[in-house]
Amino acid sequence: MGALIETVMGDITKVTDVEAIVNAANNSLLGGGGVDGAIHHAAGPELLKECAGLHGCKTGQAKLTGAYRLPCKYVIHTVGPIWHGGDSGEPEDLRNAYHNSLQVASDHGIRRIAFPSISTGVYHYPLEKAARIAVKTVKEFCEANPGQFDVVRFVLFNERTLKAYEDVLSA
Ligand code: AR6
Repeated sequence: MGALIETVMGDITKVTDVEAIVNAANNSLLGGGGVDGAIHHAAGPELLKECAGLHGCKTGQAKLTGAYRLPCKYVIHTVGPIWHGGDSGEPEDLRNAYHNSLQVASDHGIRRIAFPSISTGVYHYPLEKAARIAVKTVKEFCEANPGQFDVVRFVLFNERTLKAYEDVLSA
């Protein structure tokens, strides 16, 4: 059976029925604002300790940690691109962030995973463009790896973000 790709509005730190949530982190992996700040706050200080041992993460790469006080089992930290106008490799970097997060999840046998809208907050990637890449990359990965995932969920923080992803998924 194919993976269910779904959208929901909400706070990703509150998701209880997935094994892994993805964090939109920065290259240091040492915390920040936005969803990164919320994940570290909810997970507790042990998460930062584990992240400190990972020696950062390149843009487009992904690294897995435990989830500590979060209700899931793992956090997959990835780093999306900062938007500089679109001619600096941003689309490829964003695609890699989704693809490599799914690859790390798949390597750990994870079947249920939730993503935030990577790069569309502090990193200012235009929302509609980012949503198209996010959905396309997830669909392609699931098609290339049939049976790997049961659920890939986009957990979107506000109405505008939810609508952008819904529009792409229903197109
Ligand atoms: N649950 C789901 N989505 C959220 C949550 C949450 N709890 N909180 C925010 N969002 P951003 P970026 C949404 O800025 O653009 C950090 O400082 C938010 O509304 O978190 O990849 C890192 O350390 C937006 O739709 O991530 C980096 O320095 C989306 O998550 C930098 O921000 C992404 O916004 C990364 O920037």
